[in-house]
Amino acid sequence: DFLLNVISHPEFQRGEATVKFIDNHPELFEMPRRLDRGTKILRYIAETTVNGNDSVKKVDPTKTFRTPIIPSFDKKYLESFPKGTKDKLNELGREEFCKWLKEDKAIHYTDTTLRDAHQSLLATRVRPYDMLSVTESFAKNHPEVFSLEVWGGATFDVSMRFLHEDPWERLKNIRKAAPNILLQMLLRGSNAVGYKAYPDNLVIKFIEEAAENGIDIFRVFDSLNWVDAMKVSIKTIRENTNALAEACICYTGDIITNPTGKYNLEYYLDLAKKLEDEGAHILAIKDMAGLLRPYAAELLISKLKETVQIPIHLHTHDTSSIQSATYLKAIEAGVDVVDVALASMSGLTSQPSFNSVVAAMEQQEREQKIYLPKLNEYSNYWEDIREYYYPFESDLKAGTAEVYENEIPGGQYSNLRPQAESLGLGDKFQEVKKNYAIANELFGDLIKVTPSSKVVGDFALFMTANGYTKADILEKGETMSFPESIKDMMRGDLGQVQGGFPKKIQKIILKKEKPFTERPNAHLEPIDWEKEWKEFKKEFKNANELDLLSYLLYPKVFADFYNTTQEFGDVSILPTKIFFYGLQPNEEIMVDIAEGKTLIIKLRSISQPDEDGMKTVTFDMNGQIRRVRVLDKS
Ligand code: 3PY
Ligand code: ZN
Repeated sequence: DFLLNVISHPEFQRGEATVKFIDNHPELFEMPRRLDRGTKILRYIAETTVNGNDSVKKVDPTKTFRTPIIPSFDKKYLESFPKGTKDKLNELGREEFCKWLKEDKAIHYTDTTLRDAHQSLLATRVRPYDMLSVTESFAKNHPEVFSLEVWGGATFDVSMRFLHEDPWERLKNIRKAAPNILLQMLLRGSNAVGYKAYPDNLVIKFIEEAAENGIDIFRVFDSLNWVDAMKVSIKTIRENTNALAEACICYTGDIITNPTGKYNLEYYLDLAKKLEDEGAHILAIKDMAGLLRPYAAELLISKLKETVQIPIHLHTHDTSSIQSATYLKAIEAGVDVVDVALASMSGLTSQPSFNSVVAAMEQQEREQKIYLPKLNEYSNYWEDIREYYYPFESDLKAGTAEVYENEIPGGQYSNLRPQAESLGLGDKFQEVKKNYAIANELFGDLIKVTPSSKVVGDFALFMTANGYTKADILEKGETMSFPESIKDMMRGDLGQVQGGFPKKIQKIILKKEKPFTERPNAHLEPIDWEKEWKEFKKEFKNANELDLLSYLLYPKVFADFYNTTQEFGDVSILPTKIFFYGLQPNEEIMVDIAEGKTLIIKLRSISQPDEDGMKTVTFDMNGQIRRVRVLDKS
C-alpha cells in the first residue's frame, strides 16, 4: 500500500521527487495500520440500528420497500459504450461542438436526476450507491442525452456532511460509469460549491480538479448576476481546461407583466451579451424559482437568439406545475437544450418530466429520438429508489402560483419549511413565505439564488420569529441586532447588486460599519499551497490533495467527515436502506468491501441496555459471530 501512496503522490508523478522526497513526506512511508474494514462497517451498522441515522428525523417502522429493477442494455455494449455527446466534444473540439449544438434541429436534454432533482426534492440526499447501480445502464441505453448534471450545487457539502462520502469519489465513479455522455456541474462562481466567496486561487484549483476528474460542462452563476464575480471561473474553464463554460443569467421577476421593472427584457439581453463577451461557450437561463412563464420564455428566447451567437440552455423548476409549457414555448422559440428530470424524480420543486417532454415532442419538428419505453424503465427504477429517502420528502403536494409572489427557488422551497419547523415556526410557514417577499423588497429586489436566497430566507425567518413587520425594520431597525448572514450581504460579502443595496436598509443593518464595493474575493488572502498541504497532512494523515480542496472549502465539515471515515470506514458501500435505517433482526445483506471481497452480514439480536446504557448487537459475519457494543442514546 505505501508504495502505491508514493507513486501516486503528485510530486512523484510530476517527476519532482528527489532524494529529499522521503524526508519531506514521512507520512507516505508509515506502514498503514491493518484496517479492518469489516469491523468498522459492523460498528456503523450497529450504531445505526440502535440509534438511527442522525440526519433522519422521523422513521416509520412499518415502512416497506420494493426492489428496484435496473434496466437491461444491449449485449453488444457489454464492454463498450455507444458514442455520445462526450465523444462528439472530443471529436469536434469546443468551438465546433457549440456550432453543431446550435445548428442541430433536434432539441437536446440535460438530465438533472443525479443533482438538482434530488437537491430540490430530497434535500440532496440521494447516494451514489443508488446512482452508480444504474448509470452505466443509462449511458448505454441513452447516449443521445446531451448531458447529465451530476455534481456541484449542494451535493459537495451534503456528501461529506450527511452521507459521510467523498464528493470527489462520486464524480470519478460517475465518470467511469458514463464515459460517453457530457457530465455537468453547477458552480456558484466565486463561491465555488460553498456559501461564501473563496480566494481566487482556490476557485481556480477547484475548477481544474473538477475538470480533471470528470466535469465537461461548468454551469457558472453568480447569486446577484454580477458578471465581475464570474470572470475568474469563465476564464479558468476556457484557458485551463477542455471543458465548456456555460454562464448563467439567473432569471427573476417577469418580463411581461412587469416590463419596466428592474429585471426587464433589456436587463437580461444586456447580461447575456456581457457573458458571451466574457467567453461563455453556452448561455444558460437559470430559472431557479420557476418564474419564467411560457410566453415570457418565448419572448426572452427569441430575443436572446437575436442577441447572442452561442447556444442557449434553459433550466427551470416546476414549482408552479406549468413549466413544461414554458419548455414547449422555448423549444418553438429556438432554445437548444432544456433541463429535465426522470419522471419519478420530476415535477414541483424539481425539473419538468423528461419522459413527458419527450412524449410531447414525438413526431414534431424538433423531436430528439429517444426510446420512451426504455426511458420509462429508468423512471420506474427511481420511483422505487425514492422510497428509501422518504424522510426527506417535502410536503408540497401540488403546484402553486404563489411562487410568483414569493419567488422562492425550488431548491430552497423544500428546505424552508423544515428550517421553519426547526425554529418552532412550523405553523407560521405562510407568514414565512410572505416575509420572504417582504425581505426581498426591503433589500431592493434581489436575484435570489444560493447564497443570496439563503440570506433572504434567513431574514424572513428572523422577521417571523420576532413578529417584525417591514415598518418595524425600517423604523426600529437601528436598535435591532440582525443575523450574521444579513450583515455579510450588506457589507458586500456576496458581491454587488445592480444599482447597489438600498442605502437606508444598508445603514440600518450595518450600523457604523462601512460596506466595500469591489469583489469580495479581492479581500481574501490567496492560498499558500505548500504551507496548507503540510499543515493539512499533519492533521489528516490519510488524506490526499483533493481532500485538501474539500477541507479548504469546508474545514469543519471535512474534519467531521474524515473522523467519521476513520471510525466507520467507507460507508458508501452500504445499501441505502441500511445506511439510513440499519438492519432488522434476521435480515441478511451482502456488502462488497473490495473487489472480489464480499461480507455477508446478518443481525441476530440486540440486547437490553446494561447498567451503563450499552447494548450488545450480535451479528453473523461470513458465518462467524461478531458482537458490537453500542451506547443506547434513546
Ligand atoms: C445551488 O446553488 O445549489 C442551486 O441549485 C441554485 O439554484
Ligand atoms: Zn435549479
